[in-house]
Amino acid sequence: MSDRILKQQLAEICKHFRIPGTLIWYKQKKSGNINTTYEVMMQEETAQGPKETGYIVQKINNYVFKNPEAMMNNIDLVTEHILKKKKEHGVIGRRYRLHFHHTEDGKNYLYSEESGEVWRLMNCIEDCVGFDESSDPRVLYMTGKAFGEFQMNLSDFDASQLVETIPDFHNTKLRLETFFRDVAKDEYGRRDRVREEIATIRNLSEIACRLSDMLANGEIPLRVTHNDTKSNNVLLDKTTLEPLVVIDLDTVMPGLAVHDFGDAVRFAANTAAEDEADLSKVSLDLDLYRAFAEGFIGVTVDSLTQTEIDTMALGAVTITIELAVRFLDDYITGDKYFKVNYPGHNLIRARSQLALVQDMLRKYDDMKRIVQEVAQEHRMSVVEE
Ligand code: GN1
Ligand code: MG
Repeated sequence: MSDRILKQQLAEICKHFRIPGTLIWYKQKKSGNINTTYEVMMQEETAQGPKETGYIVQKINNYVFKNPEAMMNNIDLVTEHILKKKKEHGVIGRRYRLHFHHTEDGKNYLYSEESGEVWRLMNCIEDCVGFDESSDPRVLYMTGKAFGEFQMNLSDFDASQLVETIPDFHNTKLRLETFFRDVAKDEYGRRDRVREEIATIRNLSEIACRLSDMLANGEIPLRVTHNDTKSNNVLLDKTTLEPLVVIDLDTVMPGLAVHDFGDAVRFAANTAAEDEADLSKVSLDLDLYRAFAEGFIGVTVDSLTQTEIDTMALGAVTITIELAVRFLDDYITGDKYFKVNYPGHNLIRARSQLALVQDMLRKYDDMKRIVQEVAQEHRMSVVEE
């Protein structure tokens, strides 16, 4: 699509959401493997002169999210609940609030019958920053704190109100079954190129399924969780790094706290990008891991069960294997799910995740010890107060 047509389309969308002014520029955001995100700048004339306001406009991927209406209803309920909680805690102000605008017919999304596209529009948070990567432990600490607070804010949310936007999203056992079925089908003739990776995944299957089994046996509780805890899904204050809002609420569903912990460290405590092709750069940084644990467990410790504390590190291993499986499955089945920037991108991602999990397994005892230490420290600080 040409620049001009896209700009026109975005301006139309803003009009449907009743945003005043004229669209003066837009930029596509690079992060996100599923939806397509733009930042747009609107300008309106006021008595004091021209005023510029930024918004985020997103095209929802409805191949991935089959029921965008239910998803947007989840988001409405969750954002309202969090807003109420924040108010109770005296956290007030536009910068702490994720707000989706409504169309002329009162919906928080726009569906075009003509194109089949689904769009939504939200406010921009001023003076914020979201990190795709960082080697600063403070960033990891604040990110952990944000996701921990997010979980605490939703601890009394009635999960039965939520529709599962992607059923069995973090059912690792089922992900593996699907993967091996797709490998057996080999519809795109790619299996022979990835024999080694398939064998590695087979060897990791036992450990990958442990949490699924524990959940099935009732050994670990279901909570309302975020389920996509990448560091760029937290907006921090540009200067103080204090958490402002958690974004990307598409997969807020009943889930495991240890998955939220694990997915975050998988992404943010990795010394390389998720899709790093040079595997020698991929490793788990234990200092960053500890910093995230300090933030996350510091806030949630009193609500976590001992089993959850004991399986935090397993959560990281599990989610990293799960991501490898999902990326490789998408490669085998023709790259339909994740956006790819070049042929073989999903394979590179899968290899990178497998390298990361090998490093986690080398450091597994340290990962478990760190979590116990942090939990102990925070429990003690509560007792002492
Ligand atoms: C997808 O699009 P993004 O980056 O928010 C995916 C997550 C993966 C992630 C890996 C709905 O999230 O589960 O962990 O890519 N989201 C969905 O980068 O599948
Ligand atoms: Mg996401």
